[in-house]
Amino acid sequence: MCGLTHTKSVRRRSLDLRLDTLGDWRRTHYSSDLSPQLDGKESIVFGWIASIRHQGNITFIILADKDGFTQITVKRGEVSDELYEKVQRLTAHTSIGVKGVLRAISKAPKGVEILPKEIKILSFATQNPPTSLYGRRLPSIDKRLEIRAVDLRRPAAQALFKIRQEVLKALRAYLLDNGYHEVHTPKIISSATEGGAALFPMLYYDKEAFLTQSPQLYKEQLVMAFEKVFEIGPAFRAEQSRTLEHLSEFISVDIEEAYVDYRDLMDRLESMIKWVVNVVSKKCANEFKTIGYKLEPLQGFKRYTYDEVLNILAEHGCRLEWGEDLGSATLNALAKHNPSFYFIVDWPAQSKPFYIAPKDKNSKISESFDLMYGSLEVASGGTRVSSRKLLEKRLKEKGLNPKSFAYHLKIFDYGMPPHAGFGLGFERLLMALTGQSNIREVTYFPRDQRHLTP
Ligand code: AMO
Repeated sequence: MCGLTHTKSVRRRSLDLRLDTLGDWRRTHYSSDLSPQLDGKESIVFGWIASIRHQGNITFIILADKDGFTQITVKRGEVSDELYEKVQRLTAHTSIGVKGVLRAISKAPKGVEILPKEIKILSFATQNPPTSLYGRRLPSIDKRLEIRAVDLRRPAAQALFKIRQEVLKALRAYLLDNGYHEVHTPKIISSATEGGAALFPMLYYDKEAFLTQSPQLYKEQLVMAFEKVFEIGPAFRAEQSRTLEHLSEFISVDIEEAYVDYRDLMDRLESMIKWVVNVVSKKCANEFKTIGYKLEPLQGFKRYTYDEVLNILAEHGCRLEWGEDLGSATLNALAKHNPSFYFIVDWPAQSKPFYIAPKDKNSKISESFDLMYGSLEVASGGTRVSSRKLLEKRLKEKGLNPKSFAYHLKIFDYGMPPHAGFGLGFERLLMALTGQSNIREVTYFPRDQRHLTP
């Protein structure tokens, strides 16, 4: 049946259907609470219809809730004629409540089905989504984003976002357990930290302001009082390039710590990711099965200096001038050399932001690192400049006006300790851990040049 005809007939069916209200019905079980041991118990469940199948005088409804699926079995003759009629008009995605009796049955999900006594139709789905819940061939991400909230009902999407939630929980738990203090810094700022080109300007009362590109300067300031801080929050970049790895708004996992340098922070980042992989691969075994991806335990992360990378690239036939950034062709060559996690360390100072410390006073090399996963940059960080004089010099070298950073520079006069930190792109980490090649797949409502809605 073509989509349009289907939608028309569904509309017709819905016209004379009276919607019920929630009233005093309250859920007794989620699908995850059900088991054959509950045989004979009364139950009220809610959810949306994942599928409905009519077989002779029996209708099977698979009801989805946040945790999984429940089978509702409606037999003509065992339910009232009125209820049987009502069920015949139900459509996929319709939201219902079911009151009935649980019956153990080995073939149903969780080994139990519900024999309904009453069904409430709470919201009738008049539209047939272009995405099949179980289909292998998916419409393009752009098409699916048009009704993202519905697209997220697909079991594979549910699994991906359950993994997202568990990765987030594991990151936070790891950092709290290791003595980091969670902070929140302003998202409306007065001056750029990560290069002027990628800023979103906005009007802040009568002044020009910007959406923050990263919590960089604030997290540095906060180590004065808290020593070890982290923040998990949004960062905004007016990215000019449309790629599979860039969003205009992403979640950044930021860490900053006093009395350490970039080597300690690389150890920290490596240990954090290994711990997260360990936790999540156990907790989300079913979800990884659903998305068809195997998360392998990680080996030690190799550390290549920028100079070593140039040599590796030369072996692969890519010649770069010292100081040049690594473009996508060179990153693809690197991914062939190492498809897993590895660090690139000791970048040319000229390619890193003003707050990254040079290796020594006049060095062209900086104490910096990028964490890569194949060709994907997952995190970057380094030892920070902790002297006000040097920071002013670095600002000028980068063509920035120290006056715009006066609020930041003055803090350095009060004994700023040596410190280091990193920022990790949360969605990029998820891409690496779930084998997704498009960052939009692991983002609820992606923002990019073409998507300001939904
Ligand atoms: P950087 O600009 O390298 O460093 O950003 C840190 C990490 O954030 C992720 N990322 C992005 N993810 C999705 N879409 C984007 N447009 C995007 N831009 C960046 C990447 C990247 O490695 N303040 C420093 C970090 C630090 O030194 O602490 C910073 O922001 O995974």
